[in-house]
Amino acid sequence: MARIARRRFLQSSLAAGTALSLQWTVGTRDAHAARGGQLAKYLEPVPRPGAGIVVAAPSGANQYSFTQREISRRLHPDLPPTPFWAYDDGSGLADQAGSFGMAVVAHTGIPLSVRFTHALPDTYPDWLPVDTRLTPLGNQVRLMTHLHGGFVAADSDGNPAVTPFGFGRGETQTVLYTNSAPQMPASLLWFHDHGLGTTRLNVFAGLAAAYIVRDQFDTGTEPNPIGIPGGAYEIPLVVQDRQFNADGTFRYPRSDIEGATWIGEYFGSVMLVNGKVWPFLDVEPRMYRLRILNGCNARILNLDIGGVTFWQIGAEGGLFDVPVPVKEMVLAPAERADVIVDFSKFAGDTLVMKNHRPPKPVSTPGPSLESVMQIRVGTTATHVGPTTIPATLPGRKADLHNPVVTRYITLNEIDPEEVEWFLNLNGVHFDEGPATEKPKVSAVEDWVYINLTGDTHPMHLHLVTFQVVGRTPFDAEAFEAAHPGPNGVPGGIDPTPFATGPMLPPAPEERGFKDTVKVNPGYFTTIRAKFELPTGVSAPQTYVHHCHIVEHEDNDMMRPFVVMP
Ligand SMILES: [Cu+2]
Repeated sequence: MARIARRRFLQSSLAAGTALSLQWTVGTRDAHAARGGQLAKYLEPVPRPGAGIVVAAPSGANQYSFTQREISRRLHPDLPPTPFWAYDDGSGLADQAGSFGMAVVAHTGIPLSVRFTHALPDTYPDWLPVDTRLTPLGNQVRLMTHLHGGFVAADSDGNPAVTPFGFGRGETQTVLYTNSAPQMPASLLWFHDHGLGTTRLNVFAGLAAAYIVRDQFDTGTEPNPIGIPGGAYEIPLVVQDRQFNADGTFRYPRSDIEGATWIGEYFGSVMLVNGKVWPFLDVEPRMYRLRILNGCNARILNLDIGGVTFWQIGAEGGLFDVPVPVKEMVLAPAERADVIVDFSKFAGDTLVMKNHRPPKPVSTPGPSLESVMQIRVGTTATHVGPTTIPATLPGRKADLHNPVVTRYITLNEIDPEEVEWFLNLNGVHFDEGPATEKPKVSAVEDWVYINLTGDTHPMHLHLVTFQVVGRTPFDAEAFEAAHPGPNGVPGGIDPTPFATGPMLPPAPEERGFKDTVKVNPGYFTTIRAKFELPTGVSAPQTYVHHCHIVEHEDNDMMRPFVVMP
């Protein structure tokens, strides 16, 4: 029987809000009962690389060997220790303070060979509710690590189109990360699990880590040729929302729909920064470089520090050509912002990093969660460091030309709040038929993501970084009425006849290369990429593109694409 596509924004916003907030209300109440909502804020420092975050030690020349295993840490003084899953570099992780605790430092041009060995349980524990309708092997823990932002061969990508079963307990995934220029310049990438149908659970459980690429300019030390803060004045900040059970375990709600376990989006009631609940950050009154990653499952962040200007110097695809002042830092899951913040005028002050509701046309059902962390500004700078924002940077403006193909990709949501509820690209499931997006190697292509749902979806492509070309308002309802399908609008149809205005240019902070883009409702979003392959890797090579709301990715807003000869 044909399913009927319905868009949440066609329902009354009240009805949609009620349906979504129902699970949340249950979660909030439980979380409060578990003291989640009452945990005192700003008691512990933010873990930092070398001080609570383990900087991974290589296992040989340009090689790393990680074991995925369970550890537990106290993420807040008033919580019992929380068991979670971690990448162990062989150190035993004694120096890891929170639930986010690993950073690999790579260098452009130097490939790394990396091994990941599964030493987690065979089957999922109770605190990770598997929906076996979505998994290839029931409730078996199947792992697969993906380097998000990596320019690698398909068999090193950790992608479920190549390895749908992932890796079982005792098995080892071996990959080669090229770190080649210019595709992997100095940047903040991250590696995280990508198990088919369980990415949301495996990432939630803790399988996520930072991957920092350096080059001859972005050395990470101070002074450096760029004239930006470095050393102790460069701080990665990974923001993740969580709920807790009374026993200290992470809480991931089950669906209240009969026959379903999967939920549409996970939203937490407390915020973790670098794996600690509502921590504080001591800074000196001077300039800092903050490298922010939205590591939430589904929450779109809109961060501010009391109106302090963020000078954004880079995003997912590395440094920009010039800094951009940003007042509202809106980051969807997997997006990164590399920013310089000047605390010199705040000596002795206590600031709070807050999270606000994202501005329209970004749309998310996430309930409010305002506090992120406290920033305590000291009275003396031990090193003055840079005092001006550099006028130029050694990075890139995304400026690709002459696309040879334009592809039209629809985002659909089917039967929300019912047991059959799922999301999709192009009206088909992830594994329903062969790939339809098949760019020729080294071709420049425009991909148009047509949002027929009520919410923003952060779309992520493996292999490439891309240029955001723009967003065009359109009549989604009329487009859908003109091109109905059993599971939403099929792909391949140009929505331009349904445009209701001109294409809007990308935001100033979208000037660089990106690997994740906010695809907002009411618009179709055009990106442009060059589909190169690493040296020595021959086409065809298979990758995936998907929504990085990991609940959506798991069910089933993901499709393969193939780079062709
Ligand atoms: Cu999505």
